[in-house]
Amino acid sequence: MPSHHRFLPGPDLSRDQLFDQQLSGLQWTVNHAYEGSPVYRAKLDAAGVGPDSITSLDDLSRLPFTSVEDLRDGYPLPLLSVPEDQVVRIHASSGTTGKRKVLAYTQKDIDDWKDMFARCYELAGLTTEDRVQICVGYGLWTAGAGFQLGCERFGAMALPLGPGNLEMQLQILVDVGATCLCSTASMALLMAEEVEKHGLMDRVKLKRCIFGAETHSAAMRANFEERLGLEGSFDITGLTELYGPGAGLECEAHEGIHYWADYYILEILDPETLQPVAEGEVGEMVVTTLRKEAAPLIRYRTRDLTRLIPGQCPCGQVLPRHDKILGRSDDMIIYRGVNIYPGQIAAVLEQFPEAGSEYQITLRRSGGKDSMQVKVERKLGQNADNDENLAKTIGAALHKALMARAGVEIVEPGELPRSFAKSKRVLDERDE
Ligand code: DLL
Repeated sequence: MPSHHRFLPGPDLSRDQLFDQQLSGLQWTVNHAYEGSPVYRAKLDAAGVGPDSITSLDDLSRLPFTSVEDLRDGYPLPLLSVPEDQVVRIHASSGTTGKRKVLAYTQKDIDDWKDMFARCYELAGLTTEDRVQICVGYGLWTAGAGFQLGCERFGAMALPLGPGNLEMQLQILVDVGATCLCSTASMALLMAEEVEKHGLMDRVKLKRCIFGAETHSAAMRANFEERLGLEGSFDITGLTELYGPGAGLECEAHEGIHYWADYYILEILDPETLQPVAEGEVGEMVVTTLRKEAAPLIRYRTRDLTRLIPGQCPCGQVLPRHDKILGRSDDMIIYRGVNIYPGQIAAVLEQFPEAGSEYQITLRRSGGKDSMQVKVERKLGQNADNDENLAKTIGAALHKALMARAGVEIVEPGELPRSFAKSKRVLDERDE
């Protein structure tokens, strides 16, 4: 890794300096939110804390939480903490129920986001010579705008294709010679399959892929890495509430995701007790921004689950790390009294080399009884004669791991729906 960074902090940043930045950022945020937003003022008053209450980072635990309900209540400009004429843009993501999450940005928010995102390209080892095919949605969604802003700030060449339109994707990939693909994990897989299908492997110059927006299994990642002949792929995190994509990125050591602790504080809390989990344990990501103007976040409950990775990263970067996002607490399926995360099912499937990376879970109810069906693609090149046997063994492994029975069906490679954006892995038909 180069010792001189343009966007990432250098090795001379000490932990103490980082904590100092966090404390002054936290003080600024509480003051700014208190002064600028009646909603925050009421929340802070109710919790008995004001702008002068923050004297150390430990005071974070005295602050009230913010959640998706606050975003819905404040629709369409929730948590707004600046006069409206300072808002230069909004973005939105589809909420799971009804109203969208709309978030506002000042020009400084956009500039900060741009700098954070430029770090991502730097950490992934790109140079200004790289050609970056951006295959995520533009528009209200943050993804396209974020990848684009960051790419231009970093100085690489942006190829702003957006998702979909596979014919054009392949044409630009080959003719312009993209070296970095930016997409969801699902879209990366789809591109890999298309490249293979059209026999374009020899003409593709891709070296890296920056992928995110949804959980992925190691098998899925290996699947597109191999097919595209990549040198490396890099998991990128982010959410609309926290600017958008670019909140953190895996480095070349691939031992977790560095997050920008000088832009936000990350707490990992037990979702039930809202107390910190033991170091290295899995809990909910709760974020507090340090510089965000239009819609600052104070202890915002993301519902995402991960753990902190203690210790120094072999890459030398001082910014701390968390593990990949393991899932969202709202993704949890309750099936016959057992709590199941889709990621647990993916983890079981990974033990079977005959199985591909793609799966889909369907839950049904009939006669008052729930049933679960898991469709699993056979791995390309494997013999279909083994399907019945494979289904049985996977069924037994799922039963053991989940303590619940599921029917397993092996389907053809490529049979399950492919997605340009986030894959839908669970079809819950029980309430219909
Ligand atoms: O998905 C922003 C994004 C776009 C990130 C492109 C990375 C790449 P939202 O639509 O607001 O924003 O969804 C945010 O997606 O809370 C996580 O549950 C999930 N998510 C995002 N990145 C990852 C990732 C964008 N790398 C929600 N791994 C978050 C797993 C992810 N889940």
